[in-house]
Amino acid sequence: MSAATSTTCAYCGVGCGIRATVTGGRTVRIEGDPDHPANNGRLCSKGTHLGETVGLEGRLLHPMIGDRQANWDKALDLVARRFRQTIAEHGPDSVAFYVSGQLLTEDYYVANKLMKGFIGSANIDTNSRLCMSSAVAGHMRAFGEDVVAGSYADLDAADLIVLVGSNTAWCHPVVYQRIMAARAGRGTKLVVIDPRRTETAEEADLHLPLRPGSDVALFNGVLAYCREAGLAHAANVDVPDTFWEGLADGHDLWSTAQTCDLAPADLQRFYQLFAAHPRTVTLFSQGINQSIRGTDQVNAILNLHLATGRIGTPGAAPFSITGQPNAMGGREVGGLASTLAAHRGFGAQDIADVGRFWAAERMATKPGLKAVDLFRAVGEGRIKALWIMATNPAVSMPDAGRVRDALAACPFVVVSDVVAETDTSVHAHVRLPAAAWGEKDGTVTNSERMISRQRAFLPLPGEAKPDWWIVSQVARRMGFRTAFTYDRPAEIWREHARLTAYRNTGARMLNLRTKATIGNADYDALAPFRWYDAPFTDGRFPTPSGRARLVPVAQRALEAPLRDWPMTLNTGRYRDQWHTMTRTGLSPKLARHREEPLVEIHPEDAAALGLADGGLARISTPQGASLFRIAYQSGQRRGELFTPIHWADRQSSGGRTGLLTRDLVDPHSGQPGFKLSPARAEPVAIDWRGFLIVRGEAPTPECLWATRVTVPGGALYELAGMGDPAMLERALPSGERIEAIDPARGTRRIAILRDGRLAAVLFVTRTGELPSRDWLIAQIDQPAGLHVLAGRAAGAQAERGPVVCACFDVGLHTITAAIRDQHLADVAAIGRALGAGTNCGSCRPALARLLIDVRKDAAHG
Ligand SMILES: Nc1nc2c(c(=O)[nH]1)N[C@H]1C(S)=C(S)[C@@H](COP(=O)(O)OP(=O)(O)OC[C@H]3O[C@@H](n4cnc5c(=O)[nH]c(N)nc54)[C@H](O)[C@@H]3O)O[C@H]1N2
Ligand SMILES: Nc1nc2c(c(=O)[nH]1)N[C@H]1C(S)=C(S)[C@@H](COP(=O)(O)OP(=O)(O)OC[C@H]3O[C@@H](n4cnc5c(=O)[nH]c(N)nc54)[C@H](O)[C@@H]3O)O[C@H]1N2
Ligand code: SF4
Ligand SMILES: [Mo]
Repeated sequence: MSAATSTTCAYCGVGCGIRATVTGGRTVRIEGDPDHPANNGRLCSKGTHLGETVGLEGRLLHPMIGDRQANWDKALDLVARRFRQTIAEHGPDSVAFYVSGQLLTEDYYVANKLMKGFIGSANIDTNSRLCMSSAVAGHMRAFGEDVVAGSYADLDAADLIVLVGSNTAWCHPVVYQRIMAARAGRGTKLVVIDPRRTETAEEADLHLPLRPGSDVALFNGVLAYCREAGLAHAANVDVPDTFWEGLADGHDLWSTAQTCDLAPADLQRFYQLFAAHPRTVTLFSQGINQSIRGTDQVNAILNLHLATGRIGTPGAAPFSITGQPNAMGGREVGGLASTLAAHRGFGAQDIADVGRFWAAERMATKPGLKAVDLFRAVGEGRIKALWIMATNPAVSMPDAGRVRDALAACPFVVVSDVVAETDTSVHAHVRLPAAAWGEKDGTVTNSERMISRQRAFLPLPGEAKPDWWIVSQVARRMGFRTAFTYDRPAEIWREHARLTAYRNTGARMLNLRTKATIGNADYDALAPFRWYDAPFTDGRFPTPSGRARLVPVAQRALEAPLRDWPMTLNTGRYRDQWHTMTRTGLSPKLARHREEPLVEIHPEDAAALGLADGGLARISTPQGASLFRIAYQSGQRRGELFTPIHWADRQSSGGRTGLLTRDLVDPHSGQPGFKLSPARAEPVAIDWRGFLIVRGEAPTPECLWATRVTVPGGALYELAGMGDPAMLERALPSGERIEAIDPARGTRRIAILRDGRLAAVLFVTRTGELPSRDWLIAQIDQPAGLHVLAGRAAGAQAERGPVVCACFDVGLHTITAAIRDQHLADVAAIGRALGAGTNCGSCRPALARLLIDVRKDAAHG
């Protein structure tokens, strides 16, 4: 066993430190790093189970040209030649890169430099456009620079924390635990503003289930109230003449409550809480950013904090929390088409400075195309060569069906990825194998501007190479020989750090001067540090006047429901999955929290539409349609649906949220309004339901509904369909077959044994019950006989139910039974009885909810 390597989590923008100890060829023990200031040793369920994702299953290990394996020289030459030719024939704007907040800063820097300084176009955009760009635009308008104002320590010091459009308990669980600790320690008040009652909202003192898209009205309402109460002094802030006039009318409590569809008493309570607690942190994420009003929504929050002086002092900040592990690093190097590099824009001086610094051959002179426009240009044939790195736009872009058509029509598509086959890479002419987490080396910046090293602890498998190397190689082969001679990430880091300091006499807060000359050994040993410790404490802002700006923002009209699309679709994340599941999908433990893509709907809406809990629904929008499993959810607002973003063609015949969302964007940031698309829901009839569990891999069964999750040693498919289920048997491996049939219920149970061990089971029924999958999953590859057809162990074994605690594999039914039978009173008692919630803690909000539910049931029963 080797010594532990300190690195940073592969997933979210909390940026937790991890200690990874290699325990075998491709096995590793993962622990939270107690010395990393972002998490002090804590990890959530995703970070805890990173070890299950470092295997080589499904990895892209060699460069591929079409379906043929190629050597690096050939693949790189081809990419360089095609880009060069396209530029020569059609100009620099006929090519584009689409990159990702999952690249390291060094990778990002090189890609940005190649496009903006040498190809001469700014057609490089990143998936951060879909994620953070409204926050970036809001920061620029208010502060003059894209600076996140808050730090995690502010959460410890706050008296009131407002979570807006953020399912923190699921998406930033370690930050959420920090908030819970502050609540336990000093009684911090918590308000959650989200149309859905999420697990995050369950813990709050106040949940405001506002009408989607009405956040500007809400925050303007609070500001009008604070102004009235004499709390809006607006120090160090430029206030446009008409600013307060704009807030004079229509921002009284009643009007605001009506616009936001909230109970006036609840709204008033929020106003009073806000007014009473100067130490307020307002933390926001995609419910704010992913809106066609996103930038205004961000500025409504920033206005409130600036006007009431809740910024630049401990425990008071507007805090944009970032999604991806390096969304922030990408912003720092200029990975967005709308910024140049090192927090500079496209002003003449910036272009001249950066051009000189890079010794650029051909500088971009204007912003490039933003993601949605970029793919539109691909579809219209204006972009003829496209290189996609570390992102899966065929799943994650809005109106993804159109993106797929665009990819299919594009003359030359290159995809750099760690996995061999994604919904995007099936369209690639060239696939380049990238180094994955655990193999790559460089830096990332988390939500609080903290830069940490990611370090390799595994060797590069096959012919995989780091992204910075791949881009540099293509650049050299395009003829840019001297500007891309990097041998190691430390060289790129130093150049990037020097650029942030270049001709920076204080105009830009991002200045890495002190880290620009560190040697290779110091870079390797670099301890986590924040590039700016506590912004705005001196009351100065990086604008020409040195003052921040209030930006007049008015609530834009909310659309009335459409006749054919009477509902609205909201989309987001599950606790234990990451984006398009290329990595979390490999973890059996993470798979069991939500096994299928659900459409959550209020029970009364569902009943009116004839949608049965657990049945299938077709969700359609003007963009497309996809099937989902129906889940009744009383925490949904009436008229609204919620679906997850994770499922791709690779895992499922349905659950394709990306096909449904419309591609309308915010006018300032170009960020799509993913959280609101007009939609409708219809029941889908099925004749039978079933499941298939196989050892290893099997072809996906062909039927209406087939969703795959990884289980130990194999895969579980949930199935449903019409007609004769006999064709499902094609998915079964060969071997000794035993079966049981119950014609009355239309039930058929088949087991396949090989060498006496269970290789597969297929259970299908028309009207009967299906057994719990848990016991059968455990039988895979075990010696088996007829008894497996019973679907459970001889002595009746209690069903565990869906997994709540992924660390100790504890199911819903186990927990509710224990609460009831052992009279467990709180989350700690559940932990003592079952272990649940005592490791990573991600399930604690769910445990708290279960305690309430069981008590309620007991009271009613
Ligand atoms: N488990 C998990 N964690 C993740 C990720 C993941 O894939 N899985 N991805 C990471 C990334 S890249 C990101 S960007 C973050 C995202 O983290 P979050 O932003 O917390 O997650 P989402 O589920 O996208 O959306 C947050 C909430 O916005 C609410 N919302 C929708 N419309 C409105 C509205 O009009 N107003 C308000 N106030 N709220 C609204 C939704 O109901 C939803 O609960 O998570 C990061 N962490
Ligand atoms: N409807 C709807 N759509 C959304 C959202 C939403 O809330 N609703 N959220 C949006 C947001 S905020 C985001 S961030 C996006 C995320 O969407 P994507 O970026 O498309 O999602 P991922 O699955 O993380 O894709 C990352 C890809 O990079 C690969 N990869 C991982 N590490 C590396 C590496 O080091 N190098 C290379 N070359 N490849 C690597 C992975 O295998 C994977 O294929 O989705 C957006 N789409
Ligand atoms: S909160 Fe979880 S996913 Fe996010 S960085 Fe920490 S361990 Fe990783
Ligand atoms: Mo994101």
